[in-house]
Amino acid sequence: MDRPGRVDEYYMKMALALARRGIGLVEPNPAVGCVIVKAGQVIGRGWHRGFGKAHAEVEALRDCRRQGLDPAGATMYVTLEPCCHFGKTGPCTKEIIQARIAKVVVATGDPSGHANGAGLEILRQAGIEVQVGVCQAQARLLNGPFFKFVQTGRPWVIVKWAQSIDGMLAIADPSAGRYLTSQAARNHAHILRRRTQAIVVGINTVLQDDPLLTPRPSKGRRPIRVVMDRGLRIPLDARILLDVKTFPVLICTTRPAMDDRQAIVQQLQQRGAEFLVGPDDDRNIGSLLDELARRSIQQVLIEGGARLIRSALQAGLADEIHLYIAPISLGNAGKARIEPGYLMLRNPTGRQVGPDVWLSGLTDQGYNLCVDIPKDCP
Ligand code: AOF
Ligand code: ZN
Repeated sequence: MDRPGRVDEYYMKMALALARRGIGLVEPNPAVGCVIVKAGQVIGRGWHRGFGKAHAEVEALRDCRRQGLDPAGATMYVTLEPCCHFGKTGPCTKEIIQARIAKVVVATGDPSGHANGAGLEILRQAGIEVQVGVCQAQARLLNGPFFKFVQTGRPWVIVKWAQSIDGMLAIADPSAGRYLTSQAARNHAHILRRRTQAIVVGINTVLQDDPLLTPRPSKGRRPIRVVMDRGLRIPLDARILLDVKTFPVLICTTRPAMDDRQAIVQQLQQRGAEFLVGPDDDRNIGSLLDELARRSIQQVLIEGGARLIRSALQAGLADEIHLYIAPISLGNAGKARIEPGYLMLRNPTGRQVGPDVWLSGLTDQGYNLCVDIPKDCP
């Protein structure tokens, strides 16, 4: 803690750790954290706790006051440019100015139309010292989906699978059990489902596993469930069709299948399922992503099976990868080998979950979107 830059990084890392607590609760908002420091003491901490809830800066100012401490003259560390608009909450810039904060250190700007430097400018105009760029790459890596969607209008694509040591997605004999990984690993994967606004599977996964594809517990999240079903083979008693009012269902199919199976289409529509008609080849994921972008969906989770995952990877659509590895090699007892081709995870993290290993990271594409930072930043 000798250089001033080191001190700034120290507090910004604290703010980033607070921001991380919002992952799975705030999307499609960014996860944001804030620390207020006065005379070398942390006097307030805050983070954005949920979509529609108070912003990190407001939480941190409240935290100061709860303790009877005055934030006037303090330095605020915040992981994203403070907002200056009226959204679901009021502008943070107004609260910061009113609290007479002396300096605001920001990790990264907010490229949204309603911000994009305007929040920083308002603070400067009010005589507050503003510094931008401390831990910028970390801050952008934390909210890759937010930055991608704001900057490109395209959803962030997460691909998740569970495999054996030898890369098999399933056990060949269904009577030997449906799952490769433990209940603990499967529970862990629900964090991902809560983060995303759309969960996508291929029809074979519906036919073989009959998944619900809901986040459990859902904590108020209601992702749309998407089935890639070019031949319209989805059975009317599939569990995915049970709770369509709460968790919508979109079936991606083709014109010939719609024409051939009109009675089924009608019954599915009566249940509340929606249809998207697209090309009858692997380009259908591309047209699905176009549709999801139109619906302002920021994060998409592709969950299986092997064929859909392979084509998403081969088409270069994935930004983020999560894989769960069960401690077993299946050999002839396995099926559906994943074969991801060349793939190096950037910014990887992993740990043991129950008996399984969880490994996650970004593809080159996802990583580059995040760390594309101007040269003069730390
Ligand atoms: C901040 N601090 O903690 C967050 C910010 O609808 P609202 O009012 O919640 O505003 C959401 C927008 O505000 C979001 O799109 C992003 O631009 C910014 N998020 N800003 O100053 C925060 N979460
Ligand atoms: Zn705000």
